[in-house]
Amino acid sequence: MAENRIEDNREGTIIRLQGGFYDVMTPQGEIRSRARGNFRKRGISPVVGDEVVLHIESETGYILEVKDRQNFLVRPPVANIDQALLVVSAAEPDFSAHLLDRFLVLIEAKEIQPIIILTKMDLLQGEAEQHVSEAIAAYRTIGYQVIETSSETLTGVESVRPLLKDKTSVLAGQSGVGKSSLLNALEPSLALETSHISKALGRGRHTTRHVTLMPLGDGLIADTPGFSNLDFPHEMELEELRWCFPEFVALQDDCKYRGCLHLNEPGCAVKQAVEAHEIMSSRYTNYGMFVEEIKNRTRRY
Ligand SMILES: Nc1nc2c(ncn2[C@@H]2O[C@H](COP(=O)(O)OP(=O)(O)OP(=O)(O)O)[C@@H](O)[C@H]2O)c(=O)[nH]1
Ligand SMILES: [Mg+2]
Ligand SMILES: [Zn+2]
Repeated sequence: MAENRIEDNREGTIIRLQGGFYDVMTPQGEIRSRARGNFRKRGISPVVGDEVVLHIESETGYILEVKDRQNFLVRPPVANIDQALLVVSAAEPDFSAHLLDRFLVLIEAKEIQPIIILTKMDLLQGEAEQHVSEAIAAYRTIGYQVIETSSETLTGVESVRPLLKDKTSVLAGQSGVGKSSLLNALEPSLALETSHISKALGRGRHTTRHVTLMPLGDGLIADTPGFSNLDFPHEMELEELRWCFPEFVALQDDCKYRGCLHLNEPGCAVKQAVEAHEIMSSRYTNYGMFVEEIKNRTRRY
């Protein structure tokens, strides 16, 4: 009897939430599962990426246990991520250093490895071309890996595949930047739904509606719905923000004051570097905007 029970318990990874079910990938295949009744009471809400223990009864799994998470993103809701592929388009929608910095802060705060993926390079033309290539160079100088791709011409797409090996990755980015298109370009059999962004903002704008974890390039990757309204950096303390800009961190020991927030303090090495054009002015401006947002949010409570 006891032996039977051991055979019926399996470990796996939640890859999809659908109609109240959790699809769990196990070494023996996918199992449609339900959460055990008392999870909600215990304040546990299983998400994609969670490692779980299942009890299997007539082909339905029952999640008995959610293992401790290595990390967890609230938006998109996904757990146990090794790296985030931050997807920003070179055009349509226009390249936005502001959005990119928001994503970077969010990911840096969780101590998840970010990789920047530029999409729609085929659409880049005119003045935007120089602006985007300067930005790419500047982010590389900070130390970020930046990959330039086009799912249309397939340029650069193959350089994404080796990055996925043995890792769990999440794609994150604004709606319509081409996250699902990139996955389709890497693996046409995925046949993920993609579509033009509608001009009307608001509801019904997201083509991908659920987080789904898929095997790709000898790893797992989560496609996610795009962000449309941006309310992060949420839950972040002001003190924490300055650690999310690696090029500021590299200089902060040279600031006159320990714990310098690089705002109005005298003898600030970060401000000096901005003035000397050694730090991107847009990064510093965005930092200042995030500082204000955090202050305003703190004031509200
Ligand atoms: N020209 C060009 N168009 C692209 C490229 N990548 C994606 N697109 C187009 O951009 C539109 C949006 O692409 P999606 O892949 O649906 O975007 P997404 O990021 O998955 O959007 P959500 O699922 O809503 O978050 C589609 O019309 C794609 O055909 C590209 O590299 N070049
Ligand atoms: Mg999509
Ligand atoms: Zn400073």
